[in-house]
Amino acid sequence: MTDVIINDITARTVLAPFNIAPASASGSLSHAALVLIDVDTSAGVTGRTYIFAYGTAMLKPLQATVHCMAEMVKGRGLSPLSLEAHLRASLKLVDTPGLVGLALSGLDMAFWDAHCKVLQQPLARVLGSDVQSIQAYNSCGLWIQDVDALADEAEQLLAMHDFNAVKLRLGRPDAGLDLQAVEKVKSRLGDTVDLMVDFNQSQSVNSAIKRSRMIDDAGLYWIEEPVRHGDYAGTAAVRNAIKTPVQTGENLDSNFALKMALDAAAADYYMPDVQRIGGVSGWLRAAAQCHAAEVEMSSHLFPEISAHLLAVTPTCHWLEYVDWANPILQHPLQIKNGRAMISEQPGIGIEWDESAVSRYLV
Ligand code: SMN
Ligand code: MG
Repeated sequence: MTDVIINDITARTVLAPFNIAPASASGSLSHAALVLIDVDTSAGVTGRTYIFAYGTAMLKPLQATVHCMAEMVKGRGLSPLSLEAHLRASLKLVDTPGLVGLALSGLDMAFWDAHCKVLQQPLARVLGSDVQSIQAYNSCGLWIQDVDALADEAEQLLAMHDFNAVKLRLGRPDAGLDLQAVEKVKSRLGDTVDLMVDFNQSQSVNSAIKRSRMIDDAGLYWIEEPVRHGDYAGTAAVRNAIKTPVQTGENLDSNFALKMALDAAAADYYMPDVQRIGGVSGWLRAAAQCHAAEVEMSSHLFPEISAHLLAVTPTCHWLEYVDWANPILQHPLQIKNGRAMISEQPGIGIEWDESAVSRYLV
């Protein structure tokens, strides 16, 4: 095979509608603010992925960051690990957290997608796995809202694709309302459904310990991001003060950050986010780190690509399911009996629904 060359890279921005708009203790979102990346190659295949700007304010700067970085790789060969090494070396002085890291991870994902499309195989198979299904929880709802509406919504979320696990957001100013939220959802769902909760970094260490103890006997599956994400000692202090397992990781922005969290024994479980941890390349290293540390590893958002990646994660735990990109995808991720079904499409399986994209383009 002759070397495949990167011809061009485009990044478009969309504001897609949410089914249920996220409202966490650390902020609310009105639209899914996505940057759609297309990597055109000399082999005639196009590598695709989306990245997520969280709020709308950083959508355009993220697009611009992708475009600037694209200039650094145009004309180069399509070898994802070599491209990643080149970008990291070139960006060493400016450093790679924040938007730079999101853009770099997005390009990495799109390079891997193109690489798999050249090989005409799904990403999971290229990485050496069977094309299989991954256990998933529904994370599309149960935001900070009226506690009386939660139990009905939880039932609807479970019924959506026969899920058997859901995540509930906590961190209301009134701890008593959080307690009611847990009690109302837990009593409606019973003990056969797994219930995760997420404080979204909203608590001080002291308050996280106090509030986690209030819900420590509720049979929760995990308590997520109780305190500021980079406070590994603080997260460990919460972990050591309670019985419920502590989950963290969506804000880890490098394999070195994950190493620090693991060294601090910050949490029981880790859930890196593919667009923060360094794309496919960073994820594979994170999976090796969690394997060596013997801790369970789940995903954060990006369910389409995360399903492939969890299939090659030795301590694979849970896929976080959100439907946020569905409005612009030709083939949304299929969930059956609460499990994410990896598709046989080459690459990640992401193709744009162009008429929807043109509707939501900004
Ligand atoms: C979350 C993710 C994205 C936006 C708001 C909240 C949350 C999660 O932390 O884990 O899904
Ligand atoms: Mg979270």
